[in-house]
Amino acid sequence: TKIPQPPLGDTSPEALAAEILSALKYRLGKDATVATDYDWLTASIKVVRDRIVDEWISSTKEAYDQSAKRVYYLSLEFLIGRLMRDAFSNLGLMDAMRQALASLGVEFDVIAKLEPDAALGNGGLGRLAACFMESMATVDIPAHGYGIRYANGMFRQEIHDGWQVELPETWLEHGNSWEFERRERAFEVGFGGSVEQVTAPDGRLERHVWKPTDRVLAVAYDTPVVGWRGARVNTLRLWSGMPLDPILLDKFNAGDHIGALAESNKADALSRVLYPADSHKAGQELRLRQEYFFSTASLQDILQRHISKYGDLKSLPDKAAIHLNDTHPAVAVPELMRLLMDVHGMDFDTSWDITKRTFAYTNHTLLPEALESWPVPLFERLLPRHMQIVYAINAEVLLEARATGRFSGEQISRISLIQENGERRVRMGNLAFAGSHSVNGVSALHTELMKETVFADLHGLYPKRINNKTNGITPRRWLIQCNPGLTGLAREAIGDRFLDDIEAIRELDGFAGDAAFREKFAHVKRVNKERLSNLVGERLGIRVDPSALFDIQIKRIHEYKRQLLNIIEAVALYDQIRSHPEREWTPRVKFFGGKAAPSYHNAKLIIKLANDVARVVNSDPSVRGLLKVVFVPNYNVSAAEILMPAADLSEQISTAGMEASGTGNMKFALNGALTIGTLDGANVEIKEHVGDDNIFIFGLTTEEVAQRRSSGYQPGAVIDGSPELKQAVAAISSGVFSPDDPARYRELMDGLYQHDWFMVAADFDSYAAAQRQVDTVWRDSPDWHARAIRNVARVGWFSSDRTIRQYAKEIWNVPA
Ligand code: DL6
Repeated sequence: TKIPQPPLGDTSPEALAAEILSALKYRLGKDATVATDYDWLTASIKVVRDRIVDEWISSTKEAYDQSAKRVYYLSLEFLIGRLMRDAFSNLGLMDAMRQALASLGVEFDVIAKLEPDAALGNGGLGRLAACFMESMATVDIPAHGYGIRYANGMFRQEIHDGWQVELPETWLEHGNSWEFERRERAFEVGFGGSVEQVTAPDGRLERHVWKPTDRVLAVAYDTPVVGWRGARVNTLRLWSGMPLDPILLDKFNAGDHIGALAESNKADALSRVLYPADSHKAGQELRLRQEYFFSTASLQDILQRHISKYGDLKSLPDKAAIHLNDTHPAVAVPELMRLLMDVHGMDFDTSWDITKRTFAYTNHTLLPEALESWPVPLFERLLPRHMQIVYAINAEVLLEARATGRFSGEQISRISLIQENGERRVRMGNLAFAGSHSVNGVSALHTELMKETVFADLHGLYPKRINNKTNGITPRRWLIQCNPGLTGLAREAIGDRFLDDIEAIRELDGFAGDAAFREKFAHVKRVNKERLSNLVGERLGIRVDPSALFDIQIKRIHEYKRQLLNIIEAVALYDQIRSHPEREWTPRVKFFGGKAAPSYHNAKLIIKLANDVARVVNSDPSVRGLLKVVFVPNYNVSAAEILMPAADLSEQISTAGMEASGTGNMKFALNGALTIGTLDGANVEIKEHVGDDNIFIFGLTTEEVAQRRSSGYQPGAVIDGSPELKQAVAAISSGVFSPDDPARYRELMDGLYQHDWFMVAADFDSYAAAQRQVDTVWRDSPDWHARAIRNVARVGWFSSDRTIRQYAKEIWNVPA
């Protein structure tokens, strides 16, 4: 592993303190006596950013001078969270900055909390993109992330009377000290209009010209992304919509003051909000506009950079790897074709060859409702030229399929980029697949399922295209920064090698049998749990005992993730504790956190149920504090940084076959939590790494789920056959937890009886039994901690550095 040097310059606390004061004065126009905490935050960021800029410029220049191949990561989401700790710690400036601020009478932790959490993503997919950006800088790959600079990112969740309420997130309220606005880096983006054919004098078709009716500008905002030890600094370029004319003066002068701003409003809308949907339908026109907006701006930028260096576009695939993070940027496929053919005058075959060699695509979900497709009339109205190109690509692909003689009519219709049955729609997954040389899944199981299900026929046609790249997480944020206690303990025990190569944390394995080390490990966990307990006490007024088992499920709320299974088990446990006070119960706190898509009725109801159950259980004296339920509002990256290190038990309990990978499962394990989970997504590989004794696996496998469904699953009979489940479901259904509205959960519970698509009933007994096994192991504290230490030691492989190196070698063909 290359171990780069920290940036040059005077990094003594004294020098940094002087720089902070100077930034305060000359950048913010303030002196220390009147500076607010925000001013100190801004000044501190500027001081560190200046040092980053030096490295940034030299990284960019080096890539240019060496004609290095670049990676372009197109993602509609980057869930970056706060950047300050990341940057300070990656540059090795954390301690010096703390001391510098302290010498000025400012507490680092106080100002750090003021930094807004950049929530430009929904969940796993967006957070993965953020981890990848940091890892690409760390493993020294010249890379650019491209996305949208949403003025309002993911909504802020408040819980009012147990219900989720969505409020706009205003992360740019105080400006953004990290970014650079690049007004000069702006590209025109068109929508609508018509396509004209230009013919040569001999009547031959020369080219197509798209004449859009709506036109806006995409303006670049750049954020530097620093790798570990300042290895290199890459760019996250986010586009913001701007009107071509800020105000239509003729309309204004004619008294139409609203019409005069119409263009401005349309442009603004493109980068105003992130669609708050995760694996849930979000099919509005504005979404397609956003997808095209950032795809074309990014491509125009990439092509301009390429041409200015290499003169023409023939070498594009050798010098640029463009990655499609899910299908959201899939419209980039016909857009690159359009730019190559209509703007740069290439023929279809050459353009298609370049396109396929340049793009690669990652699939992140198999859920049918999350697979993007757009109605043909909408696509054609917004992007008429692209529609023609999609048809041309489709003809190419279908002819190829037919020529093999291996596919039936039904298979050919599934390979088609256009869905023909019912409403005609453009299938974005098929488009991304056809236009890429590599299509990857995000865990071994998910990749196999891709081959067997959604992409079975395309896989038959292009059998070498699908490959697996199991997800990973950056150990900088998800261990070194969020868990300094555990990091310090590991350094003491095994030295510093794991800081640069996280897989070296494996050496901790030998310490699982060391009683003194286990005690220190338990102490670190205890301190992390106390921090969480204090927070929950202060913010929610709920007292939790840090010596109880902290059982945590934090992720988007979705029926397939089965928070409902966890809540029903909590109700069953509540019942058991009251019915059998004589038994030895393990004190447990069940934490929940996550946002529901605003239009997802059942998910919102599940949040309300968690809160209703919490209210009843937490105030029932007969429980004697043995069970507490806490719903943590507004779960986001910053909250995760507190929750992950405090967990004893990580809930990864999705219906098998439905969670593509999961990355929370990796973060928890690296922070010493044991997983209770199904054989789904990356849980399967986590089990292989940590060993069967250090994980609690339960429930149906993917094959068993499919088999139960196809053989006429009768959830009612299952519920009736499980006394604990039956009682819990009956209690919820009859209003025990909702006396103000006894029928509130009837439909939700009836759904379990009638269809139970997510197999909550089928897995309940096995889940409850696994939980009781958890209780037993927990009571043997040395054994529990030994298992927790083995988890930390054995999950170094789930680092996004490893994942990115695999992408670099096997997909992008760049050195890393
Ligand atoms: O690959 C990142 C992440 C996976 O870990 C999760 O399992 C998966 O649910 C998530 N997928 C999405 C789907 N959104 N869309 N489309 O966020 O990706």
